[in-house]
Amino acid sequence: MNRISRRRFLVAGALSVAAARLRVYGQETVRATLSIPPEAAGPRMPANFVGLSYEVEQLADPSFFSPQNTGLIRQFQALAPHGVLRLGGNTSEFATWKPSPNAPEPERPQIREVQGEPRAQFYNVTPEAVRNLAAFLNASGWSCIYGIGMGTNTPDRAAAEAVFAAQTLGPSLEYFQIGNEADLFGRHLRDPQTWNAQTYLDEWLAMARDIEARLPEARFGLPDVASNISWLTDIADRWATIQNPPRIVALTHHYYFGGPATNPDVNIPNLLKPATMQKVQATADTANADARKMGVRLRMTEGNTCYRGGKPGLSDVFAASLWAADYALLLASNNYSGVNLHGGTGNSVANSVGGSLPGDALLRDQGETPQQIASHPHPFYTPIATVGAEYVMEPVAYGLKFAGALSGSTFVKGDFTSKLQAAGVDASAYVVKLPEGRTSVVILNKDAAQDLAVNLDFGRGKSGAVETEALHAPSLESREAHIMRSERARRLDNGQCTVTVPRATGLRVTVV
Ligand code: BDP
Repeated sequence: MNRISRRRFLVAGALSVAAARLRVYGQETVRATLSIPPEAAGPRMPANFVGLSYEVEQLADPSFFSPQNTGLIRQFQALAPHGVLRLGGNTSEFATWKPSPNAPEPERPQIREVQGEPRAQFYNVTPEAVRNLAAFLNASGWSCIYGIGMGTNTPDRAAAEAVFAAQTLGPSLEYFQIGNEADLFGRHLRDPQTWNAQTYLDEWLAMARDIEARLPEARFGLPDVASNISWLTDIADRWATIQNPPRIVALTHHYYFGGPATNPDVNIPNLLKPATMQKVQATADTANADARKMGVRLRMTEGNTCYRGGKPGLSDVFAASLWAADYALLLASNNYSGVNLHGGTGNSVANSVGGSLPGDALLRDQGETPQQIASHPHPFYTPIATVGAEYVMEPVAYGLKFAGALSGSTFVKGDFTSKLQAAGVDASAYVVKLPEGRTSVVILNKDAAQDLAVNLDFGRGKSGAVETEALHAPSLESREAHIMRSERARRLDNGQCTVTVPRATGLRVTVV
């Protein structure tokens, strides 16, 4: 028994759980049984659940989101046939809508320069960029959450941009977002003494009203907070007192597991341990209560493994795949309408965090050569990396794709994850009914040391062929990920089958 599995053994022992253990080829296998109820009584995962988040600054180059950028379109489609592109990020606060080339440059407010916060680098968003975006979305089959700046914007400019975006994007526009992570505006964009959820909402309402006055059908998501979930509660509590409130589709928030790259606690064991998802669950519980009060859904509009551009060796490796799959399915099973993982080009994200990525400094300190550093995706967490003129799906995107394959299904309720964890293994499980009525079970074995043998019991009456698909890589630290369907045809035996989910592997079992 190696060190890690001995520690796991002690943890399991402390839980005094009678889990039958086998030693196979010198490694441990934990055994567990999951009974799968026939009814799907949980939330439905929308067909366009999968999402990506990009900086608005990407629009400064109108050829990026354009129909000519076929390599990027191919990667969007490879990730999900239908998804939601969210445009926002810190750079959205420095965008200026420029309706025509001779439109006068607006006056720009003075911004405090704060280390690690974006510098006030203003740029224009033009009709050409929005037209190209519309064509990009049409070509990829994706829609968009369009971010309009709040930090340095005016209600009038916001309304003019919204009208043009709505007319140009048509049905590809899901809704607008005004402002990015306003809960952090006290750092550089507003007076920290007076800035809070209420002053934010006053300002937000003024902008939304101006937009509505010119675009009565406008729909919005808010508040897109970085992490202060209590803002959702403050907004939900005040909402009923607002006369003729603007039309809200979703309460939105962001999530980064941790950061920045130099933080030693941002490591693979912490990313994958059960407590990480337990915290996500606690946030989802609060957010759900708030969303119910307002009669809207939830969306995690921007997030990833590690803020300020990600951490090499964590954000760009297979551990991030398992994290992404688990995170996306946990939120989907908690009635979120989608998850947008943040990324894009190295420059846009570096600008969003003050000009450089802490992950680069970390690699230099670790003695990596410029060539080695350049071989990492930039930013380190990006789901789709830019490599020269090409685009590449990174491990974190494979996890999202693996989870996203369940889009359109309905969750079967059950304590599947706690059953596996009580058996002493760091694993999660989700069960859904697919749109055509088949049942899929996803088991994510995040454990670095233990394999898992799960007996799936669908009930005696159930028969059918069993198909499996694995999310795997040589190890948690590998800079690669694969999704592979198994060739081996098997059938349920007396309504049951036993599947092995090796350490650091995801498995999807579908009964056909
Ligand atoms: C969020 C910002 C985004 C950044 C990201 C990061 O909205 O613009 O790129 O964090 O820190 O706070 O990586």
